[in-house]
Amino acid sequence: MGFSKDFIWGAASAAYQIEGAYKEDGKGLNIWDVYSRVPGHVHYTETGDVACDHYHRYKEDIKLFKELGLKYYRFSISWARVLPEGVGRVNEKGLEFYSNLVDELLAAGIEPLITLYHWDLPYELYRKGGWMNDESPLWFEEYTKVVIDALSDRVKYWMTINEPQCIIGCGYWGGHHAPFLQLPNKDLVLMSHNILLAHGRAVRCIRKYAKEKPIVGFTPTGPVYVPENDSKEAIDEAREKSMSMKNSLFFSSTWWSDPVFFGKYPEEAYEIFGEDMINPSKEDMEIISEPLDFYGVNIYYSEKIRYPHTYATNEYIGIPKTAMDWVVSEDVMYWAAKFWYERYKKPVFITENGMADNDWVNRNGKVCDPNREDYIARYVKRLMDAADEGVPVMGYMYWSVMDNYEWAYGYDKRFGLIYVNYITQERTIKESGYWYKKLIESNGEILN
Ligand code: GBH
Repeated sequence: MGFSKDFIWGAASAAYQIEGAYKEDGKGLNIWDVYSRVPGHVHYTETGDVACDHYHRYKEDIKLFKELGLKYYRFSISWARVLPEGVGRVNEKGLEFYSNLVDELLAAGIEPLITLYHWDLPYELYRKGGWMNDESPLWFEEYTKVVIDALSDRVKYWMTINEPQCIIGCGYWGGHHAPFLQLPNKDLVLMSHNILLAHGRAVRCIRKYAKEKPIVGFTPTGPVYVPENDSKEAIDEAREKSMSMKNSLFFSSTWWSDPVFFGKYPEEAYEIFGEDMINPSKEDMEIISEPLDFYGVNIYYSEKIRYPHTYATNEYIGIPKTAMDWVVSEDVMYWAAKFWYERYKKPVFITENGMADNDWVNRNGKVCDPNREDYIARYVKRLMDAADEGVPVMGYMYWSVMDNYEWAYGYDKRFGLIYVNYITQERTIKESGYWYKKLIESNGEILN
């Protein structure tokens, strides 16, 4: 059986991680521009000021994407490039960049998928309280409308918000992403609700104004537990843990996805947050649960062995890990596809999956990265197993199309199919990239 003929094969990126040109052509600043500069926040205090200089090199980059055989390419839009103050004045030059990017992709036979928000909140909105401000869903709606008016004649696939788990969990709870804060649950609950409202308002706006019939989703993440064995008890336990908020609170899947797909917060949230929990209006929950076309999800590792050292046994010693220290645990693809389809009943779209390695250009001029090929093969094969068992799997996006700014890790981690030399900005397609092309061409069949 395998994947359907129209399976969405591609690779992904995000604006702040690749574009650079952080204050060019009228772009406003965002929270990463401002707060990555504070010593202690990011590895070697690196910033995305230049990153992959994709803003200037997008044409050259798209040629490489074509060489990779990508059919689709997922990228995000920098809100502050389009609206320097976040609302109000539109920066035509910024919009023009994305319009040219879309044209260039289409000319290369690559279909664009757009993420509206991949963590780079405009600084001027942050000054007004950012997601704490109850106007923030309206700001996001205004921004969405500007983008939709400009690009929806050529773009069909829309994703509102990338990993809301990480916006709150990493940015305002753990404090290791911009704006590097650690706030109390009371604030985090309010901000979560505004982010969800922003998502819902954006979905409505896209459906109302898109010129081409849009296909709309968002791209959460969240811990997925893999059963210890094949027994029904083990599967039930893994499902229950994956659906629970207890261990992961703002990182959990259900905190974000239940409101979106069921129109209500998980019951657990009321127990866990107590008086910090809100009592949302029916109208709010209707906005949040505007119907979506797919369940997008970013998947990197399974929870079962996420903290291997906490295991009673020594089974963790020497297990395969990526350069992020994330355990290679491909079964998560199968179980995530199963569990999310079972719960939310939408086609599952893997909007990110990939690995960082310590790649370099070898003496022969190639970037030989057999581990990445093996990683992709393992994960995609398990995704195919789920498809074979009847789970509608819509697509797979490798993260990332090219090495880039890995947030708090700066340029230290390389996830790309394309190697980037950050000093010369020279690009080299990695061996895994050439192999990925074959995987796409065969629609995954080379794995059988
Ligand atoms: C993605 O998220 C990002 O979208 C991307 O920008 C980034 O470069 C890439 O991955 C590689 O890091 O939900 O409890 O399982 C970052 C990866 C994975 C970090 C899930 C937060 C949450 C832990 N995220 N993780 S949990």
